[in-house]
Amino acid sequence: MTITGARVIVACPGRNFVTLKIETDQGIYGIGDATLNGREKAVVAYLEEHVIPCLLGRDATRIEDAWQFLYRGAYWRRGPVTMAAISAVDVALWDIKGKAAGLPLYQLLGGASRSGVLVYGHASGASIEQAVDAVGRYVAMGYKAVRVQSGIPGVRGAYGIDRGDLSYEPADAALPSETLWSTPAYLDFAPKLFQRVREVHGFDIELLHDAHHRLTPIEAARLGKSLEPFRLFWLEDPTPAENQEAFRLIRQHTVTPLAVGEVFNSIHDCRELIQNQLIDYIRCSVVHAGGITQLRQIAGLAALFQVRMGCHGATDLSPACMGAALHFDLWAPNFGIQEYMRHTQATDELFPHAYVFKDGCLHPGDAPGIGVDIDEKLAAKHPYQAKQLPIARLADGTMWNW
Ligand code: KDG
Ligand code: MG
Repeated sequence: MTITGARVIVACPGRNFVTLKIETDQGIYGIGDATLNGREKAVVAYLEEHVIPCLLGRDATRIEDAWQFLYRGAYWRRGPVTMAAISAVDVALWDIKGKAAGLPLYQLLGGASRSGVLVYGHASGASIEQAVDAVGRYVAMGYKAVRVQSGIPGVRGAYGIDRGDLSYEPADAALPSETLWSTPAYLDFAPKLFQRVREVHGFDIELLHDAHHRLTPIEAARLGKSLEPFRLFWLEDPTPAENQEAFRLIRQHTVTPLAVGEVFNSIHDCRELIQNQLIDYIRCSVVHAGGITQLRQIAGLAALFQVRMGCHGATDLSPACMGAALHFDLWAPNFGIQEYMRHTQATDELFPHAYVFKDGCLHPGDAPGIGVDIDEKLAAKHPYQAKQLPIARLADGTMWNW
């Protein structure tokens, strides 16, 4: 089966998505997500200028060889732009292979290890009471696990808070908007938030929290310790993970489980944290970590050290990424949980999909391939809009980690 065409589709149904579509001489096509939030055009250029010309005429069934060709062959390895482009090719080729075989992707990987994929939703509010109410709405929808974020007094634009009834979309302006951060205010506030959530909702629901790379190692240790009575499923990105040794310090002080990986793009980013058992969940996404082909290897490495998978699934990853992730999750023996920040109706319409939510779990469905398509006519009605992620500063103007 020969690749006869490949093109990049950029659409903005409220937020930008970059999708690669690969066509073959047998009339079968596949799609893959290539979205890199706030840096979308860089991946578009990488695909159009450097990758697509190499795909034309290749054998569409040789997924591993295509991956190695694009990774080794570029000479310049890794990095979010390169790896998002490789991921898109990889997933589109897995989609084609599944369609050609008449099988859903999870069957190609080895079949289902479970009946459904446990997901967590995003509850947030401007205040503790609003966040507590939001958790209640997720419980009412059937969720068994919920991430909780709240506005913090004295912090302008705290991370992860919905604006009105819009779902949380941080990339909100052509130039980065500015938020204000205060670690002392946050560290005093976070235990009060989780105490109240447990008082109202009890311990039958799993709770998660994202510190979004904002703490130093010793601050992260303090946070993990102060949240122990509230039994978090995980504390995510407590400190920036470039310095992986830092997690040893956090581990010495707290048994709150740790999750890291949404900004990783290579198995080499994960290796030290996993083999030193410094984390409990590895959160790489299909789109930013080299597609199904590399994510499988990450899962294999993690399984050796009892680290479980918890794929990133924010709404800046398209339904094409979510579909691929769900097949992976249904198979992965060491699956933990999948983030599921619901897409808007406009996005769901643009990407018709087979996955369904029931009883706190998603199932990828049994459509051949990844079970997600793109409506190109609709895509043409949603042209690209420049949008970047916000930045964070301290009160004295110092740049901080957003
Ligand atoms: O593009 C950045 C978002 O994907 C990120 O801020 C979301 O941290 C996030 C999460 O855990 O969903
Ligand atoms: Mg996160």
